[in-house]
Amino acid sequence: PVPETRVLAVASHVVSGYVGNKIAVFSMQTLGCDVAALNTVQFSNHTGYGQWTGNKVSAQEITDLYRGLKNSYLDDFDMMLSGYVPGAEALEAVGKIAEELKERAKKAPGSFFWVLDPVMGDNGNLYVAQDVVPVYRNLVSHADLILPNQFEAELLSEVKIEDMASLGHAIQVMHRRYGIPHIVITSVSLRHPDHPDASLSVVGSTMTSERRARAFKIVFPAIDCYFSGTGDMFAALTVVRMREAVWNTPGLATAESWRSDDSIDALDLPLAKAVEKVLASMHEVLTKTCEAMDIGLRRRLGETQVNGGVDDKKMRLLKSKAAELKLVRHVDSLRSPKVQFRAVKM
Ligand code: PLP
Ligand code: PXL
Repeated sequence: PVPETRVLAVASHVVSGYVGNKIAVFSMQTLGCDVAALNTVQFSNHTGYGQWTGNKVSAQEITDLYRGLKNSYLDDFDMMLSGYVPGAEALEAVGKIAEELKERAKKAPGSFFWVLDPVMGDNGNLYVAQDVVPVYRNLVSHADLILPNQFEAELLSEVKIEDMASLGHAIQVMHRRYGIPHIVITSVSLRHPDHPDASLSVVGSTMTSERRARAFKIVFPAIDCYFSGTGDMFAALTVVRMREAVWNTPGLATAESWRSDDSIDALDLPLAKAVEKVLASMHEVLTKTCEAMDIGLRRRLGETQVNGGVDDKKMRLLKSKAAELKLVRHVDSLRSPKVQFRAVKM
């Protein structure tokens, strides 16, 4: 089990549904972490519905909340997870919190670990303001682990990712440029001779002391359903599994002490062990969500037929609701997934 872990989770809050901190808090608590949630927005529902109400939290409010924690000696975090932060100023405020926690941890190397999900966009679309991108470029060098998707990895590395070779190059560039110790590129969809068509891969790397990449890849079957919040779930589970993996590796008591252990093979990295576990949980929850989706949607459509049918807009809203991750009914999959995935060499 995970050792005592106190996590600061900075991401969005939705009143209904599962994205951002609604996923992160539940997942990390289920796995035994003490989680403090600092919400960057409070929306009625996620933006995939096409309509929502609520507000973004300002940079000043974020700073104030953290000051409140400090004043009450509640800032003793072992880890921090940061996700969706919609504006550059708010992101800078989040960065200051992380830098302060890192700075204090310098007295005890490895005592604080920042997992940064550089949420900027997907599939070529930016869904944060343009001026958020340079802020992330500045922050990445302070993080311990980043979780960009393929598009975000391109933005950070400025390398166009077209095949496994350019992907490897992008990873190497990020280790070199930012000194970022751990990288996981989530959901890589590249054609490759030994990948079946309907598969995705996750590629991870922990750098050596000379900032050389040590990359592994985990291929998993794509599930033919639309989801939201998968990135957030991946990030939250990675926080816990990374803590666990580091703790369970003999001789590696802290996150920092082993990262320069150049003798560790890519496939034996704590990061590889962590991601294998994360993907197992993801696969089970997504499979179960996809199975329940049609049933949920049909039931709602049945009800609405009685009340006068559905137009396109209502259909989109009903589909979005049916696609919410079925997290709380599947805690067994979070805690002890049965399926297994294995990392292979890149
Ligand atoms: N779509 C929108 C509109 C978002 O705000 C976010 C933010 O978290 C995402 C998708 C998901 O990002 P990812 O899953 O790549 O972390
Ligand atoms: O990562 C998913 C997510 C997080 N936060 C908010 C969102 C979404 C996806 O749509 O709208 C506010």
